[in-house]
Amino acid sequence: MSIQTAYTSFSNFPQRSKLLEEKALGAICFIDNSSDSNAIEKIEMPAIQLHTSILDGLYGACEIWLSNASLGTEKALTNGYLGDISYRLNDDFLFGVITLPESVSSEIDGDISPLQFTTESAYRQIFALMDEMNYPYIYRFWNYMEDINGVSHGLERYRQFNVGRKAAFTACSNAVHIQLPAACALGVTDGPLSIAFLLGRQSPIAIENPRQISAYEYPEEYGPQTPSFSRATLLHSEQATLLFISGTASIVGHQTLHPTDVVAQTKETLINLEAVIAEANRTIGEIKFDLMDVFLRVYVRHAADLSLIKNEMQRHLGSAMNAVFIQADICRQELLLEIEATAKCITESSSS
Ligand code: 3EB
Repeated sequence: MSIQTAYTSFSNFPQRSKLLEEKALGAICFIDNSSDSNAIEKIEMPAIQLHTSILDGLYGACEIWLSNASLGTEKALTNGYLGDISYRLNDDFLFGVITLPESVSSEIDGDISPLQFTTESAYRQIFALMDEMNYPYIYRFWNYMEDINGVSHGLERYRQFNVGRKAAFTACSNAVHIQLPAACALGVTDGPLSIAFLLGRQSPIAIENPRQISAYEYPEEYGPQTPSFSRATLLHSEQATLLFISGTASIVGHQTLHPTDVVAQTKETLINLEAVIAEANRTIGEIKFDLMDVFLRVYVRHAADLSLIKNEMQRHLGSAMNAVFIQADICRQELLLEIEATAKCITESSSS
């Protein structure tokens, strides 16, 4: 499988620009006031830039998807645009980004919110690209928006997003082989609706967490339309095995547990991650993945909770744990953190 992830900071971009230009399919970059965002724009690859605070693990603030064709078969990557999407591809994978300011067409009747409208149009564009480019499988979505817990049009904005996303999935499921992919959905300080995605040509396996009700089956108390994602997607072939783990939080069944206890939420979230990984290993029939080997991205609602979360994680994973901690709002008001990851990945440290 010709892909791998790397984690790096902005400060490494200039030294690595040649590697990135040749091999990077795209990037998901968290930036704060001290980051030099020009460094990303100089490199020709699709990237989303997310405005937030990086609380710890700065060396991992940029997730880069590298094309990793086996020696001798190396081909130049192809860049392209379709509508508002920017993408880059190799034979097996297409990484794309779409960033849309929230707006609603004046031709639309009724009281549809700009976020719902914009989400549906972004997803419709992505599904049209899958069809057009013949990358029929979707492995992962990364979704970022501002003020995710804000309320307008009588509905929380995350729930508006779910309505728009679901509408696009429903409308397009004939055109492409859509299985619900792994995903995350977070609130950042400001900026347009920003979505990154990874498509491919090999059919993935959707993984659910036996401790949790599938998100697409959540009861109505969490909004008029359910969230369209699976707990993880597994790509399994002879060459490589990849597990995309969705944003994972302190939810058991469909309920948020330990609403005011950040340490207990951290513990519960780790148990959920273990459960998803165990389910993937069970599906393969072999122990392939281990939480200990994975680079984790931790979204922290309150910056002041950082050390409690980090200490609790180190208690379980050891002090050599690899993680970046990003300030972000989680999609349920009572959730204080969410953790996501891709396994197996290669981690770069700032010293390498
Ligand atoms: C949850 O389990 C927590 O809407 O795409 C996690 C991962 C969550 C993805 C999404 C939401 C999403 O429901 C929230």
